[in-house]
Amino acid sequence: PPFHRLLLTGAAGGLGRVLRPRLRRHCQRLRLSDRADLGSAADGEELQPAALEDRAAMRELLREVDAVVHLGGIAVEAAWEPIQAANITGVYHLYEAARLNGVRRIVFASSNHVVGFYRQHEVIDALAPPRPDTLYGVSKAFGENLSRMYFERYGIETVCLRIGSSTPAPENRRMLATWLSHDDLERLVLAALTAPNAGHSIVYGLSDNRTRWWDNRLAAHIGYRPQDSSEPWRAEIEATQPVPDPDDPTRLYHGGVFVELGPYD
Ligand code: 15L
Repeated sequence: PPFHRLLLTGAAGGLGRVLRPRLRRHCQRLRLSDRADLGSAADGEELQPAALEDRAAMRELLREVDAVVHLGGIAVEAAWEPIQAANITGVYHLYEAARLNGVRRIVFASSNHVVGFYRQHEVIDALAPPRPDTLYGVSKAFGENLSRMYFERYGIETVCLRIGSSTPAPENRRMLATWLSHDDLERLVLAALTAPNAGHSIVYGLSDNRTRWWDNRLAAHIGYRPQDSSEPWRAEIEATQPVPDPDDPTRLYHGGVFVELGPYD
C-alpha cells in the first residue's frame, strides 16, 4: 500500500462509513476519527475520537499521519454555531495540526453547495466564482480558501472535492446530473491522495453522467476517471417522478432545495 498511516475524519458519517473499509486497503494503518461512535477497530484500524473544535485533540490526531481525508464537519445546512465550530474553527485546527505535524496532503470534502446558486443551464469549471447557497456552502468555500493559503504559505497540498450527491443510486431528477457513485467516490479520493503534483486543486465529484453542470477540465492533473453513470436510472426516474414546476429550485439551481433551506438560528 502507498501509505503508512492515513487519517479519515468524519469516519462515522454517511460517506465515512463508505470509505472506511475501502481506504483500509490502501494503507498499513487507517486512523479513524469522529465525535460520534466509531464501533470497534478492525485489523489495521486505529480509533481516535476527537471534536474538530478541540485544538489540542486535533493536534494529537494528525501525529505521524501521511495524509488526511477530511470528511468531518457539518454536511448540510444548519444553525451558525455548529457550522462555525466544526467547519470554520475545526478546519482551521485541522490545517494548523497539519502544519505542526508536517502532514503534506489533505483531501478536503467540499461540496457542490459552494456553487449552488448557478443555474442548471450553466456549466461551470473550477474557476467559476463561488456562489454558495447556504451558510454550509459558505463554510466549505472557507475551507477551500484556507487550504489554498496553507498551500501558498507552507506547501501543504489539498485537493478540494466539490462532491455532488454520493448515494448508492441516483434518487431524483437533479441527481441524474449530480450523482457520484460510491465506487467513483473511492476512485476520486484515491486519485486525490496519490496524484504526483496536486498543488491546490478543486475537483467536482460526479460520475460520468450524461447530464452534467460541472466540468473537470482544470483537474486533469488529478487523474480522476469516473466509471459509473446515472444514465441506467434515467428512464425509471423520469417515468415515476413528476416534472417539478418551472420555478421549483430543484429544477433551477445546481444546489437544488439547499437554496431555500434555513435560516436555522
Ligand atoms: C451535500 O453537500 C450534502 O452533504 C448531501 O447530504 C447532499 O445533500 C448533497 O450535498 C447534494 O447536493 O445532493
